[in-house]
Amino acid sequence: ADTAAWKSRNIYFALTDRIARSSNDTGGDACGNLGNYCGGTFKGLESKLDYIAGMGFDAIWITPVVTNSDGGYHGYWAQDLYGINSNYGTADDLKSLVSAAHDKGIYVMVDVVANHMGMANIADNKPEPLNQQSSYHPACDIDYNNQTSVEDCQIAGLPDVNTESPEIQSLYQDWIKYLVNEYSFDGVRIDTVKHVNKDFWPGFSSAAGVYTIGEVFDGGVDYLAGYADLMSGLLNYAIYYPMNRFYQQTGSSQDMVDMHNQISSAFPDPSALGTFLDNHDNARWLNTKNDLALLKNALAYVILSRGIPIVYYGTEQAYVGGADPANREDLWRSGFNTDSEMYQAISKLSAARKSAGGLAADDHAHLYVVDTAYAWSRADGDLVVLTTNSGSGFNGEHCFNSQVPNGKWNDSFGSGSYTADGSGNVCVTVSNGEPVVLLAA
Ligand code: ABC
Ligand code: CA
Repeated sequence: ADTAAWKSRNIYFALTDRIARSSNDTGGDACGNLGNYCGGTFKGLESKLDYIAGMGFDAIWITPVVTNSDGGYHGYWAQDLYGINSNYGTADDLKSLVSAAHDKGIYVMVDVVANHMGMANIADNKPEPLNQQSSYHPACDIDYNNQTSVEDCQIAGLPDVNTESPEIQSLYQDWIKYLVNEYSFDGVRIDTVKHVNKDFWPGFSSAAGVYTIGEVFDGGVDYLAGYADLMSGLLNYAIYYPMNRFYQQTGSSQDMVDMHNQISSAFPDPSALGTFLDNHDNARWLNTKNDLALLKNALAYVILSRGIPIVYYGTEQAYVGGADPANREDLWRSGFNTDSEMYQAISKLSAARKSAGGLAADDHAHLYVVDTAYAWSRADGDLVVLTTNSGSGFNGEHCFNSQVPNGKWNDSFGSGSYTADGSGNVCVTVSNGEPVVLLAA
C-alpha cells in the first residue's frame, strides 16, 4: 500500500514475542524474564487480530521477523536475513498471519534493520548473507555529537554494516523487495535510519515498493526533516517531546503548537509522519505520569491530530513498565480484557477518526491554545477536539471559537451535545479531566 493509503490508517504496534503464545491463549502468568524470549508467536498474534480490530485499529506494525542471534527476542539482531525467527513460528505461520489480517481489512507493516546485524562474531557465526568481515565498518563506539561516528560506529556493539558499498546497497534492495513480496507486507518500518548514510535510503525505500516509515530517534525538527525526502514518512520524534511535556504537565500547549507549525514548514508532507506517545524504547507513558485522564487526552492527540497514529500494545491495558525491557510486558497477563478503561477509551477515539472520514488530509486547524487546554478541528470542523492537561478530577468548562457558525456536534467520547452561536463560539464541559471529541451532528 502506498502513502496515500496509509494516511487514514490507525496503527497498533505489536512486539510479536509479547502478544500471545498460541491460537488459544486466554491469558496467564506474567513472563518471568522480559529480557529474553517470553513465547509469543505469529499464530498467537493472528488469534488476537479481533482483539486489535476491536479497538478500531486497521493496521499493525510487527517487530522484525528474520532469524536472530541468541537473545534477540525483539528481532533487531538479525542473523539470517532470508530466514524467519523460529521462536515465532514458521514462514507459513507468518503468511497465515498476514493473510488473516488482510481478510479483516488490516494492513501489516514489518520492521526491518539495515544498519547492523546481530550480536555475533562474524568469523565464527557468519551472519547471512553478510558473512565477511569486509561487509562491516571497523568497530568503534558512537559519539552522538559526530554524525560520521553516528553512521559508522556501533550501536551497543552490534556489527555495523558497510552501507556505503554499492554491492551491499543492492543486496539490501534485493532483500527488501523479496521480503515485502514474499510475505505480502503493506508497509515497512525502518530501524536506525540516522545511523546509515543518507544516500542508502532512497533506493532501499523505493525497492520496498510500499509505504516506508523511518526511525530517526531525535527530537530536533531540522535534524529529523533532513530525512524527510529519503522515504515515505518518519516517526514523529519532533512532536513527541513537546506533546508529552504538555499532556504530562511539564510543558505548555503553546510549545506543542509551535512545534506543529515548525513541522508544517520543515516537512514536505506532514501528514505522512507517524504520531506516537511511547514505544518499546522509552518508558511507558503511565510510568512517567500515572494519570489515565491525561493519557486519554494524549491519545486523543495521537489518534485525532495530523499524522498517522501509532499506539503501542499494552496501552489499552494501562501498562506502566519503565525503561527497556520493563516496557515490554507480555499482553497475556492482562487476560486480553476488552472491558478495560483504556481499551474502551482507545475504541472511542478510533471510532471518531473513522466517523470523521479517516483524517488522511492535511487539514488540522488550531482553535484554542491556553495554559491548560488545546483544541483543534479536522475535516472543516466535522471533528472538533478539546484536550486539557488538568488531569483526573478536573471538572470545568472551556469556551472557544470553533470556526463553524451555528455548528452542531455530539461528544463521542463523553456525552452531551453542543451548538455554536452564529460566530462559531461554543462552550464545552470537561468531566473528570477527559477529552471532549465532537462529531458533527
Ligand atoms: C539493549 C538493552 C538496553 C540497553 C541497550 C544498550 O542494549 O535492552 O537496556 O540500553 C534493540 C533492542 C534493544 C537493545 C538494542 C541494542 O537493540 O530492542 O532492547 O537494547 O542491542 C531502534 C529500535 C530499538 C532497537 C534498535 C537496534 C534500534 O527502536 O528497539 O534496539 O536495532 C538509539 C538509536 C535508535 C534505537 C535506540 C534504542 O537507540 O538511534 O535507532 N532504536 C538519544 C540518541 C538516539 C538514541 C537514544 C536512545 O538516545 O540521540 O540516537 O537512540 O539511546 C532527545 C534527543 C534524542 C535523544 C533522546 C534521549 O533525547 O533529541 O536525540 O536520543 O531529547
Ligand atoms: Ca551504521
